Amino acid sequence: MANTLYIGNKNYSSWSLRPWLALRWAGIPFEEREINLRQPGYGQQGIAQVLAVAPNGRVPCLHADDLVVWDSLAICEWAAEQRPDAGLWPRDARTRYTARSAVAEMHSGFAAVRRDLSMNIHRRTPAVAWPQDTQADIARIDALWSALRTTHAARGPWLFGERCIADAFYAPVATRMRSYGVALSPAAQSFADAVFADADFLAWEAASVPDSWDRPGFPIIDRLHR
Ligand SMILES: N[C@@H](CCC(=O)N[C@@H](CS)C(=O)NCC(=O)O)C(=O)O
Repeated sequence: MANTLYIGNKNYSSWSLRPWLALRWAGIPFEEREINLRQPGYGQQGIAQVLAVAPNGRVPCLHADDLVVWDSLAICEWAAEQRPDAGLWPRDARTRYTARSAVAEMHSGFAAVRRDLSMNIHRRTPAVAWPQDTQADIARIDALWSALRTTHAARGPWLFGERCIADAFYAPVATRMRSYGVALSPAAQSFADAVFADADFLAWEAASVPDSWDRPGFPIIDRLHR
C-alpha cells in the first residue's frame, strides 16, 4: 500500500503534526509532502495545491492508495485500525474512553488557545497576561494533563502512561506552552517534557523551518507578539 501524508509547514501546522506522529508511532510507512500554506487562498480553504489533494481544502490529508482520508482525527483512527497492536488507543476500555474524550476535547475545543498561542515551534516569547478565555483554556489543559499524569504515572511518562493518540493530539499544545512561556504545574510539565524528548517529535522539530519574516532580526516579530 502506498501512503502519502500531505501536511502543512512543519513550524506552524499543528493539525499536521498529530497524524504525522501517530503514523510514525504506529510504524506505518508513508511518504510526506509538505505544502507551503503561505499561499493565496489560505484561511479560506482555497489553496490550489491543497485542493488538488484534499476535498476540504485543508491539511493534513492522507492518500492510502486510492483512499483519501482528510482530517487529523480520521487519519489517526485509520492508523489505529491499520495497526491494532500498536497501542494507538489504550487497551483498557475505560482508559480508552477517557483518551477519546481528551482527544475530542482538543479536536473541538480550546479555541482561545488556538487563537492566541498559534503553533510556532521555534518561537520563544516571554509570558504575557492572557485574556480571560485564554486563561481558562490554559487552566483546563493544565488540570487535564495533571490529572491524567497523576493517574497513569506508574505506566509511563505519557498522558495515559503509554504513548497513544491523545499524546499526538496534545503534542502541538505542549509546543505552544513552551513558545509562549506558559508556566505549567509540575505534573502537566512532565507530559510536555515527554513530548520534547520523543525521537519522532524531535525529527519533526529538526525539520521545522520558520518563515524568513519569522526569524530573529525581522522586526515584524515584535509587532506580532506583544
Ligand atoms: N479539523 C481539521 C483542521 C485542519 C486545518 O485547519 N488545517 C489548516 C492548517 S493547520 C489548513 O489546512 N488550512 C488551510 C486553509 O484554511 O486554507 C483537522 O483536524 O485536520
